[in-house]
Amino acid sequence: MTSQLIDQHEYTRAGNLTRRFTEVYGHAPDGVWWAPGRVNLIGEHTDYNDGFVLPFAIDRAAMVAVRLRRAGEPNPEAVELASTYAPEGERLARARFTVPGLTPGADGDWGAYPAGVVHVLAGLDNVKVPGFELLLDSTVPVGAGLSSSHAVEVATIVALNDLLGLDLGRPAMALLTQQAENDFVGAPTGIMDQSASLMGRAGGALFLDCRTLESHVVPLPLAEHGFTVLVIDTKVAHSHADGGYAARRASCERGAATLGVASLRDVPADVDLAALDEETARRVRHVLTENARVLATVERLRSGDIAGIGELLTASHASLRDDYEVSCPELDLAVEAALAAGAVGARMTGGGFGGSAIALTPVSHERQVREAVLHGFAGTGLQAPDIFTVLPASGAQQL
Ligand code: GAF
Repeated sequence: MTSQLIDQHEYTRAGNLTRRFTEVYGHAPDGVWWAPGRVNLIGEHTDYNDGFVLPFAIDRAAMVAVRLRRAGEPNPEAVELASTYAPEGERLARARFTVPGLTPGADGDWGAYPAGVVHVLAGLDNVKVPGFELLLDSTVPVGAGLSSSHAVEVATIVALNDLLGLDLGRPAMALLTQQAENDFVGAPTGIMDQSASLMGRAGGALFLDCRTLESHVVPLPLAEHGFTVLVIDTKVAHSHADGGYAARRASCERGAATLGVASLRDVPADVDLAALDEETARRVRHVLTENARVLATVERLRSGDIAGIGELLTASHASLRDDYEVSCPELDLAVEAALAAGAVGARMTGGGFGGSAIALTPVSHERQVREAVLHGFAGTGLQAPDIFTVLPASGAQQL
């Protein structure tokens, strides 16, 4: 992972954040850390079933400037947080807590993400987390299904890992941020998003086996093959702390238990699903077929067939819409309009129930696809989506 793969613009942003930190706290930060959001190319709702995923880190990221409190300074255990994710009209959102006695749910709102990370680190043997000051900025849109919250958690953990000299490996940091998200924030999410943010590489997608946490970078030379990935943010907000995500997880666990396996990863592809009720059978079928689609996507990418993955992405969307039932009319419309206008594949990305779709689009058709999607939304009286391109970016690092 080399820092020169980070866009120059991000260094300018880091310089601005350092200056702002100094204005807010009266002294310079110890450093600035950067952690990207992600899109998932394919492999949806497979991570918590020990399955396969293929996300990539994107060129939109959370950034934190952090300074540890020094011995002898007042309030040595106080953590001060400030964020440019401010409610409208306010210059900065602020939050404050002390490290000892930090309990899940105590902070609420955006401050829960850094607080959750502090909570899990402070729970490790031989780790003492001192108080610190943190200023957060992010270009990952909130609620768009692009992993804005995980980016904040990852930026916080890489900063504290470096500043405290913890030497935690990337998979360990992925597990710890997952624990923060599950136990502190209260969202029962899997391991994919943190892994993409921590282990992504510029120009590639991350093939991750969520059982072993082994990963490989699969080249994704979009521009060389005349393609771009468009994100269509439907602006339909979603939350993984809501019931739909947990209900899908519970269905999968029920399915695995009925089939007599520890997780759906262990179900053979030719299994007879007749023992399951109709709904659980569809949920299980999604997971089994999605794992197969991830493997097929990796194979096609390895043979240089970018256009060939399009049909797999579109099949993934159909499965998420019909079998897993986590899409919504806005996501379906985005996918259909993009395909009709020349995208070679399109699908919802992330947990669903809102958020974003991605469209693998020949550069020659980018304008048509954008216009067709906007036209489709306008025609049904829906709020216009945000449409932008993303590039496979580097994983989290100090700038
Ligand atoms: C969300 C979760 F955070 C991930 O762990 C994953 O389960 C995804 O939804 C669905 O694939 O992004």
